[in-house]
Amino acid sequence: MTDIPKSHPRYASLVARERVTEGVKMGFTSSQGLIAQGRGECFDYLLGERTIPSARAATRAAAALLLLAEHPALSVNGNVAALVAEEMVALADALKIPLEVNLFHRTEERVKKIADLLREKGAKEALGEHPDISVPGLDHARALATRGGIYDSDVVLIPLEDGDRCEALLAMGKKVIAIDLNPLSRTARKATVSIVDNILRAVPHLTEQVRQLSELHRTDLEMIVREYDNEKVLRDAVQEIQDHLERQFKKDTN
Ligand code: PTJ
Repeated sequence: MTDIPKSHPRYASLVARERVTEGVKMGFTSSQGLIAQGRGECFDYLLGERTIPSARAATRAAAALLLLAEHPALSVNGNVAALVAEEMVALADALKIPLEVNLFHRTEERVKKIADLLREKGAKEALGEHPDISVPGLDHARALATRGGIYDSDVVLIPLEDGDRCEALLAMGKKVIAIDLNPLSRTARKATVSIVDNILRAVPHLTEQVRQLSELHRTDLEMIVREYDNEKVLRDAVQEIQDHLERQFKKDTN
């Protein structure tokens, strides 16, 4: 990997770029994943590369949903594996559930590499290598699912996902949690809870919230979910972008 000095003002962003590139070289991230990362970087830049307050509220609601679920599930693709494999394992551990590999650009080799990586990072169970059923309404390899995993879940986390799969999972009656830096994406607009934050920050925050909220009673968790407003969260994210750009512009012209 390129040696990036910690003093570089965009250190975190450059390290993320290196990790996705490394994922492609190792064969678990798709080459299209580089483009997705570029798109994410752009939105992160517009948001000021920080966790905005509405993303914290979404993360709290997501944790409450996962804790209330009978069968929560966590989906992992090539970008997620490159950026937060260890952190996803920690989240799965906190919830005591397996992870499931699900790919848009599916090859059996990539699925195996990602499942192996997750196991190497300590995952007790990584599903996805032996799909036995399909999510209805998706005429594509990303429809492949596993009984006992995403297919039977009532709440599913789908980080960096496309809109079709989000809609198909919702149509099955599931509650869907998205992590997507683009507040205007179809996924973010359709999901039950959309965390508009970089996955690098979002997953550790989510695990922290799961641990904290696990002390609460169901009625308190239900209230967090009831009071959550996804449209407001997305509007806030767009406003944060506008405000951040305004501040930048003023700083540059002063
Ligand atoms: O590994 P595969 O084959 O399943 O493919 C995975 C990718 C990500 C390539 C595939 O799902 C894809 O093409 O995704 P999209 O449609 O480009 O959507 C990715 C979304 O994630 C976009 O809205 C990006 O803004 C967002 N995104 C990208 N990087 C990050 C991100 N959101 C949060 N954190 C990031 N680091």
